[in-house]
Amino acid sequence: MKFLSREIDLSRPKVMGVLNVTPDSFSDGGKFNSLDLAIKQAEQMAACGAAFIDIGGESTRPGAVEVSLDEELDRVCPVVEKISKNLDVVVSVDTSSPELMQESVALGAGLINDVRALQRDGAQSVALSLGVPVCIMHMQGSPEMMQNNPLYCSVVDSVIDFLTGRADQLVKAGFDPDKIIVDPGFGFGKTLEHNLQLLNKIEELATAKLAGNKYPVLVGVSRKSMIGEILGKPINERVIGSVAAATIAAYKGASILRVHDVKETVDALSVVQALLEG
Ligand code: 8Y4
Repeated sequence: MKFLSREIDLSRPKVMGVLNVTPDSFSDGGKFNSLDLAIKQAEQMAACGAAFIDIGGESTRPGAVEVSLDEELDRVCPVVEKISKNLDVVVSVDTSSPELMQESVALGAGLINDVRALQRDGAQSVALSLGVPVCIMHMQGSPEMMQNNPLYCSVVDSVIDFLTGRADQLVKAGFDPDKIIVDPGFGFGKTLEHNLQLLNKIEELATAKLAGNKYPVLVGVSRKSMIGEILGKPINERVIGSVAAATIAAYKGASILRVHDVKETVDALSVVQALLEG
């Protein structure tokens, strides 16, 4: 798939490193909120084999304070610009805001990662005009409310129906089907049980034709509460569990693994790939 100026071969699974530039981001306690530290972390992730770096300035954690557009732009743009210029990675911008999508792609971002699947006013038409690939994700409810008793008849069917509908709308609006990535949205309005059902059916999602087209699947389970619930462990003790889950997702056909622990995940995937191909 072509991401602005870089071609990434998704026939083998690739790793997307998470770079949070929110001061309150759950996972690094806001350690990397200054430009220098963000760039250093990105350099390390690139050196460890990340093909993508996902940069986000809005926390979707339940209870997180909403950031203003100006603040999101201020946090994200300098990081997008510097990483796009200096590192051999595709910069992914984690945003639902059409303004930030536009600005980021102008600064070199090659992928739009929108947890709201381009459903905000103006997002779909801006993404279409920018011409870069997009990742559309399933979420039930809104970030503030989504973990209050999520219910499904079938979570797998709901996710597939939603992603099919969105992909279909995008293609009908003129979007190139070869520029769409889909994501079941682990933890976004889902209990542990729902997440496990989804992970078990990743193969189905990865091989399914949604509205006539096959789309690469992105999976983000890294350090999430589903790992914490299984292990009974806090965020800083979820690395091995996260790597295990990402490895299984890749084995079942996921193309991009969104992770905090790039080196560990790349090593695990390299070994699995060698075993499968040997
Ligand atoms: C611990 C660790 C607790 C992580 C919560 C979290 C996804 C995503 C996020 C995802 C795509 C997060 C931006 C939530 N998750 N984008 N973004 N897919 N495409 N929570 O699964 O990491 S942020």
